[in-house]
Formats: sequence, structure tokens, C-alpha cells
Amino acid sequence: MYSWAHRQTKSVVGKCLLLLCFGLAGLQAQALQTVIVAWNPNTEPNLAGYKVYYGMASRTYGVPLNAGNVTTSSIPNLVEGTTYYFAVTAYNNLGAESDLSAEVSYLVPLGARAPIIITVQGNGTVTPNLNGQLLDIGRSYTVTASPGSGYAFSNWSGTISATTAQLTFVMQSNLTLVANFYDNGRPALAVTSPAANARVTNSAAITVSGTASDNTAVAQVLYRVRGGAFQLAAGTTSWSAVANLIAGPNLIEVKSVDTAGNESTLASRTVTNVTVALFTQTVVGQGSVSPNLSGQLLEVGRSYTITAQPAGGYAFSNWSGTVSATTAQLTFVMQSNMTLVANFADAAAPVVVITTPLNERRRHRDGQHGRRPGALSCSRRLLPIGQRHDCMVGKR
Ligand SMILES: [Ca+2]
Repeated sequence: MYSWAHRQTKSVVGKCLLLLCFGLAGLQAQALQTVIVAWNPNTEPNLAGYKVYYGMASRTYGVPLNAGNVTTSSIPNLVEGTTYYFAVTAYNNLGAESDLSAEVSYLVPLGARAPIIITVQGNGTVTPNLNGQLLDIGRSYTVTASPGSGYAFSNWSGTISATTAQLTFVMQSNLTLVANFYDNGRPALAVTSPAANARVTNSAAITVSGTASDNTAVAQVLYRVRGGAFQLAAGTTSWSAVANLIAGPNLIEVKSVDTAGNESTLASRTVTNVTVALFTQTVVGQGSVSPNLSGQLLEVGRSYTITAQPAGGYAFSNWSGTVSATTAQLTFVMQSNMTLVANFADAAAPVVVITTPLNERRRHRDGQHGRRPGALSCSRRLLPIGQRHDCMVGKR
């Protein structure tokens, strides 16, 4: 044994460098530290150097670390939270080694960590889920923001701002991250009343109602009538609106808008408002109209077709009244107070008929009237009563 014995004064210095074992997966990474061991120098002239022994049990060491002729040594790869035992020997230039020094134990402290706060705005997830965990300060981590259905990633905010969904950051104290997602899903809308192609009679208005939904929330329901400006319906997820009607078909369109401004597709209903009015039709001249709608209650706004048919010797002339036309077949749109006149004109050549005296009629000598038996022909010349006609031939 050498007479000189070394002893430790400041055996272990707890000034540590944090090393992270990236080769180990996930969050179970074992944090390792380097510990600096220091001792008082040996003053013998032939001193050559020192060896540092250490292990996880008292006086049970592994292969020593040859520190050379210095009084400090860095011992790497020590597991945090584990107690190590250290001893030092000195050796001279002849290779002779001293006894082990007194042993010093040292609990490798846990590295500096801090909790991270990761929150989500909107609908989405962040993987891996590090929220609330203690992370190693100074170490890099990577998280990825994934939007939920009907949402899209917007940006990272908080301690760090970024616009890419995958974010790599270096952990620091009081680190807060917010993954922001926005709603890009369109709301839905359904019309429950009236039914498709509904028909009403003499109605000034109709109540349209239905439902709406969204992955976030329905902000409003809008409707318009006959292509006019959109108006606000009452209610959202259950809504209703009163649409004014005119005679004939009325197109009613409805859409919902979510809180992010996304709009649903347009839902529509065509409501036909049947308004009836008295139809008056007259005929001038000789003819008829088919079908004969005169005196009937017809739908205002609806198209009807009628045809004028002249009687014998007459020709169709024209339509007059509320509508003017020159074709016999007329298609018209019914309106209130509608009157049509079918005009026919006499188209036959004039005919003259002699009505007296009667042709081939005379008085016989015996005073009887009538044509004599056997008469074959006679002159067209008229004879005074009582005279015989030269051409008379009779058989008795
Ligand atoms: Ca939406």
C-alpha cells in the first residue's frame, strides 16, 4: 500500500449536463446524466494518475475509468434517480495503485422538466398526446395536429406560432400550445312542410318549416320567395318562415348557415297557388268554341287552349276581348275578369229565291187547282188565268 492516501474533499459535484437517450422510444426515454467527480490531489512526486471506480451498489464497482493525472473526471450515462457509489485510487509511474478511497454515494437527480399544456380549439386531436406531461427542458419534441370530421387545421398558437400541422419544438418552462381547427363542414337543411309540388287555393301566404343541423352549430336559416332577397327565418335547428304567395307557381328556397359562415345547399319547394276566376266567352256570328269554358271558374295563371269552329257558311275571323288573336286555336293564360269573343264572318255567296208565284202552278178550267195529269212540259212564260198554254200536252 502506498503511504500517500488520497481523500476526497468535494467528491461529487452535482453540476450536471442533461443527456437524453433518443434511442429509446416514446415517453419512456431514460434520462441520463453526466456527473463530475473531483478529489484532492496526491502530492507524491512519482504520481502518475487516478482511477475512478463506481457502481450502483456499495463497494461493487465495474471497470474503473482512468482519469489520468487530473483531479476531476466526468462520469457519463448515469441514470437519473439512481444512487451511484464512487471511490478513487491513485497510481504511480511504476504502476502501483493505492487502496480505494473512502466511498461516496450520490443520487443522480432527476433532470429539469416542466409540464406542457396543449389544448385544442375546434374539433381535432394532437398526437402524441403530451398535454399535462412533464417534458425535458431543452429537448425537441414533435406533435401533429389532425382535424376532426368537418374541420380543417388552422394554426398553432400560444407560446409558439406556426401554420404547419406538424410542429417540432424545444421544450421550455411554461410552454403552452393551442392547436386551432376551424369548421369547414357545410350545414344541412331539410324542408318538412309543405310537401313537394304542393297546391293551395286562393292563399295569400304559406308557412314553410323544417330542420337544420351542423357539425358545430346552425347560426341562421334564410329563405327567399320567387328569387327575391333572402330573409331570416324563425329558429335554427327547427325553423319556420311565412312566404307570401301570388297566383300560380311560387318557388320558395331555403338554406342554413353555420357559425363559421358555411352554407347548406338550397332546398326548394314550388307551391302552386290556385286562384280561380270567372271566364266569360261570347260568339259573334255563327260558330262555336271547343271546349266551351264560358261561365266556368278557371285557374288564374294557368294556360288554357280553346278552338273556334265556324258554322256552315261562316269563317273564323278573330279573337277579341281581353286577348286579341287571329288563329282559330288560342292558348291563353287565365287572368281575372277575362272575356274572350270569337268572331265569325259570313263566308257564303248570296242566294236569291223566288217565293211567289209558285212555279208550274195554275188554275184548271174546272176551277180546280193542280197540275194536269200527263203534262210534260210547259213554257216558263206566265199566262193569265183562264188561258191555255200552247205547250200544254196532256193525257186524259
Ligand atoms: Ca359546419
